[in-house]
Amino acid sequence: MRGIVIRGSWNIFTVRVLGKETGETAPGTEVECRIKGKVLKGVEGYYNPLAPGDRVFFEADPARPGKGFILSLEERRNVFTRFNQKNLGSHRSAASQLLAANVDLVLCVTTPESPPFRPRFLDRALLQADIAGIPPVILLNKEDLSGGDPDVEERLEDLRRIGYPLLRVSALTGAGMDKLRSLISGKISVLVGQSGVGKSSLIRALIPDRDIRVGSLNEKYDRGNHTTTMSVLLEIPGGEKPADPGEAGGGTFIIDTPGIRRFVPDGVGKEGLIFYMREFASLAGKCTYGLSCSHLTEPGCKILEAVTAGAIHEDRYESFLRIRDELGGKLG
Ligand SMILES: Nc1nc2c(ncn2[C@@H]2O[C@H](COP(=O)(O)OP(=O)(O)OP(=O)(O)O)[C@@H](O)[C@H]2O)c(=O)[nH]1
Ligand SMILES: [Mg+2]
Ligand SMILES: [Zn+2]
Repeated sequence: MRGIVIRGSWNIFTVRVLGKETGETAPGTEVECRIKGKVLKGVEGYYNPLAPGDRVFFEADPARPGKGFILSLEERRNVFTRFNQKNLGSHRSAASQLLAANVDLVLCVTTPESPPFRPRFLDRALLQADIAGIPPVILLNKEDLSGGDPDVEERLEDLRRIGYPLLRVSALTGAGMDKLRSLISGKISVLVGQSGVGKSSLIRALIPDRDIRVGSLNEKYDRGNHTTTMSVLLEIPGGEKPADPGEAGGGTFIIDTPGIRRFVPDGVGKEGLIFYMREFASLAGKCTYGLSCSHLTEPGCKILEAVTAGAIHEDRYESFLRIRDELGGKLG
């Protein structure tokens, strides 16, 4: 049988049956699966083997109804990951943590206040989407609280200028939610953001029936164990049935992720960073010292010139320096 991973952490995954009404298990059924033989091909290099959105082939466990074994992983279209240093100390020794797989859209959730607007977090989440090759959108939730803080507005305007779409919403009042619905319609999206920005609240607003799984999601997954992947994939009602995410008429799906305190970009090194920061990329290699320029003090540095001229916001330049420092000797 073919299925899509809904959630899971170490070696138990909830898999939803995909496909036509032919097999012994009806499409839409959820089966609790372990990885057969504990090792899955194609998952090397990640801290966790599977993430919500992954397509797998699995077989039912004849001895235990509702349980099964994952046999193989379908090739991934993309992955949204983060670098988690903590994971390096684990027995798996891979810092790359999968948050979602095979997604169409990254919704980078932020707030004007409560919690305070954190542009540096946004820079990192947007960067990660660009590294992964998944289109990102900035979702400013809690717009009902927005006092139009000029610093927040200036930064958002700059992000818009360099090409990131912005949508203002409120899970509380419903403002902007129709636009969000049409934006995500027929797609698989992943919500990323700091704890408390309202990711789960947005999902609740999108699923009016208050699906029990959303309720239990909060009890089960919001309690702070953020060391494993506790992302979860949910269906937004209204699509055709049976839903096969990512295929024509496949319905609308959204992946909730645990709040992230510190987002260290993954899949990029110190040297590669400049190519992934949108307004920096076209200047890469153009400094007097070419690609060996540190962009700190050198004469003829195009990055410094761009900062002075306002083509690069000084806050984005600061983000660039900080991220580069963290990436240290990482390759890429
Ligand atoms: N005023 C206002 N409050 C909101 C809005 N959306 C969510 N909240 C509140 O923000 C708080 C946090 O919301 P959650 O949905 O739990 O946030 P989260 O991003 O899922 O947090 P984690 O699961 O910890 O990552 C709750 O008290 C919500 O009621 C909004 O649009 N406006
Ligand atoms: Mg949540
Ligand atoms: Zn330079």
